[in-house]
Amino acid sequence: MSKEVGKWVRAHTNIALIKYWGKENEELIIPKNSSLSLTLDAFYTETRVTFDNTLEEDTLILNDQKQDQKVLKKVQVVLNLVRKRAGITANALVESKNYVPTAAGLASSASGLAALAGAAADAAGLKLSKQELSRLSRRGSGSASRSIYGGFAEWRKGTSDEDSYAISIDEAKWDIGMLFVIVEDAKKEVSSRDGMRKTVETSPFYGGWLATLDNDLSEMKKAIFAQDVEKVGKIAERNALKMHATTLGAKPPFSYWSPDSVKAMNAVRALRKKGYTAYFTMDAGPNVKIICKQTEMASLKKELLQEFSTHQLIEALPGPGLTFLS
Ligand code: 2P0
Repeated sequence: MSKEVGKWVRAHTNIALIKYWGKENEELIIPKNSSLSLTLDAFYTETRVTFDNTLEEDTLILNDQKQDQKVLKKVQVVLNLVRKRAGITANALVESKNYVPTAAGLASSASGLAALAGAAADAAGLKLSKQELSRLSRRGSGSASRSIYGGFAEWRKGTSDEDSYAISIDEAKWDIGMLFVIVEDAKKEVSSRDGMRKTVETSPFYGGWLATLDNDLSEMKKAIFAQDVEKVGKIAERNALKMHATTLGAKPPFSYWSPDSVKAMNAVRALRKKGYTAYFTMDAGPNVKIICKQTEMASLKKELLQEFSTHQLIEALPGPGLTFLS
């Protein structure tokens, strides 16, 4: 019998300021465009992997519940890559806990697959660099490649498995944060994987999205280096709106917005008129994330409590990269 128990590994989720939207290569998860994100402290996943040759099959326990084949599939992509590299044939037990405030509805493949990459490599005895961990987690889920790093990370699209990975841009040790507005979703969700595929294949707006990305990305990096939260917010908001516009051109059209998303976006615009530095971004779901100054977050939250309840508002500050626990 052989049993290799790895360390618990923690990864925080990230929110893209320049969105990843569309794949060049579906199998290898090479994106159509480079993206840039901020890793946050409020939401994270902890994972441990045990390779055990007495196990009959790979098993994933998430928040104490055994997961079905569908969820296991993404996980097995990463496990198989690690097994191949380390020469391991044993099946794996993957234990994972998502630390997401209740009712947040923020399932995170970014933190989940990043923690898994670290945990699987550790259990296999592989000593991987951050770059290699970023490439490995990318194969599970694209956005996970950025969660290897704390603060701001850029996933450079590259052209192949070897050169598509994220790098650290800035540790975000300055006055920037995100306030989450958690919104109920009445509609059936389109996963980001399906949503981006449908958009690439059918939306006439997709080309327009791609055409402006290099500019958004280089402007964003300048704004980050200048620690200019106003500019960061402005670029992120227009980038997110462009991404969401592509979904309206898809065949059939779809949208991730709910009435409450629009209400939150309008609230952000109104707060700007009042003098706050506040901009929004949205991902493949109805929640709205407000990019703001840490020093204004408490008063912004107070203002938003006039329209939203306290459990809908979650404060997040820049968070750390992949952490190996015990
Ligand atoms: C992002 N999203 O940059 C973008 C913006 C959603 C909207 O990355 O297919 O779960 O596993 O590579 O990483 C979500 O996509 O997709 C995502 P896959 P992933 O954060």
